[in-house]
Amino acid sequence: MKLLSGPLSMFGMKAEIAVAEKGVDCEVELVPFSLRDRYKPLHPDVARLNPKGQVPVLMDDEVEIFDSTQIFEYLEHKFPVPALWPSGPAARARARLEDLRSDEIFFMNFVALLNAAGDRTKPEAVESLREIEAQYRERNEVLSRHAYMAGDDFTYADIAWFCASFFTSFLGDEPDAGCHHVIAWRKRVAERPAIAPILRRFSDYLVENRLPVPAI
Ligand SMILES: N[C@@H](CCC(=O)N[C@@H](CS)C(=O)NCC(=O)O)C(=O)O
Repeated sequence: MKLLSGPLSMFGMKAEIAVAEKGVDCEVELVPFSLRDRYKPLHPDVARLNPKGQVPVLMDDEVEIFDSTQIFEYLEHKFPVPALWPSGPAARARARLEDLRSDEIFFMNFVALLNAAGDRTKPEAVESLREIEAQYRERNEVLSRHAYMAGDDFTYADIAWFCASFFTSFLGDEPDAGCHHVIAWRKRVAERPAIAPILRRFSDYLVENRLPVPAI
């Protein structure tokens, strides 16, 4: 099995962590990326397999797929143990929704901040900062009742939220001190044996490129 990820890819980080949590034997290749040219020129397998030209891409014999959540689904089906989706239908639906909420709602604020190119006075940046704060407060409430994002077990929902939160922090938007359940959850997740080395690699890349490293 081979996973194409990127040195600074939030969605790639999701897939890398999922593979590591499953304990799967998988080669991880980091596609070329630079802060100036981003993913251009595209890695040939990304160009061949993903019409969106994005990482992550997973190749496993005849299976060639892209999209972090599609990769979660494939891994879960092929390697059911340890389970990373909850088993009951309601809990699983909730966890899947949290994955989507993190990718498509929370993380979009990071993208808006990035597009504002450091100018936090721009209305879209102000709105995104407000939204990040509101979503952290909501997460804090959830985590005051449960150990993890979708209940009492670690799931893909935690992987998604952890990665989005790491990237959002790298732009300097840490959860405020009142969100102590979120802060404790992030620390707990960061210390997981499968996650710590991946986190270190992303942090090293930030250091090498003189970018701020989130204090998790
Ligand atoms: N929905 C996709 C999003 C993938 C994505 O946006 N990947 C980014 C890196 S984090 C990328 O490859 N961007 C290159 C581009 O869009 O040109 C997923 O979950 O994998």
